[in-house]
Amino acid sequence: MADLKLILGNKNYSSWSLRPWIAMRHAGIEFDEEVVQLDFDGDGPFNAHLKDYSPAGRVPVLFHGDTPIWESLAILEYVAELNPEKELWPADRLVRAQARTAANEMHASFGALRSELPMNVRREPSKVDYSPSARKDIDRVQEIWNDARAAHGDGGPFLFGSFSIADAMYAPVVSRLAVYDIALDGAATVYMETMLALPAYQEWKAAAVAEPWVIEAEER
Ligand SMILES: N[C@@H](CCC(=O)N[C@@H](CS)C(=O)NCC(=O)O)C(=O)O
Repeated sequence: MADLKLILGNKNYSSWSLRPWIAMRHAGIEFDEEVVQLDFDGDGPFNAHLKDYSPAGRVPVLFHGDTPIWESLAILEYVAELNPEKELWPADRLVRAQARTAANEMHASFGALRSELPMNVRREPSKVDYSPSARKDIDRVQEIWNDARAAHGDGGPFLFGSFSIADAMYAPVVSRLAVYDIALDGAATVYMETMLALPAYQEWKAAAVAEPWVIEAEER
């Protein structure tokens, strides 16, 4: 039994849960996991018992022994510190700062994209309408990806060369753009293909497909 345990929401819908999970699985970090079913109360996903798992009443939460660490980015920072040999942040300080900037921008932004195009991993790809604000978010994400790939493409197929926490943070956006059939330009398209083909993403998707729960309000 691993002494790390990740508490997750429904794999089909819980975009914040995917972030630490994909980084830890891709890096080969051992952990136990438990999926807590999110429901829907009219305003957003909820589960009356989430407080039993998470001090913030939200998922994901990582338990190291009895100690909870919540907020996806804080979890990712913690597992990077615990496993420095996995190089979940780029080794070069300036590149690391850029990767952190991209990861933080994801954590703090893109509200229209997130609310109008909810993550729905198992959805059959098809187009939907979305607002100019969501389009602006998509354009900015595309710019971040294309700029990172142009600067760091020689080092590997991910945003900053090797897989980093920045890739984990954008994994749910890759999934959204794929299932709502939103085409991007340039290197961003190739980057999406790389992320969608990752064994860790495929494993998450298979689990999402197998889940029995449907949250109607998250289906578009
Ligand atoms: N800022 C948090 C967001 C976590 C979050 O909103 N999680 C959603 C599921 S993806 C949740 O737990 N929702 C339950 C609720 O709001 O009641 C993070 O980065 O971990």
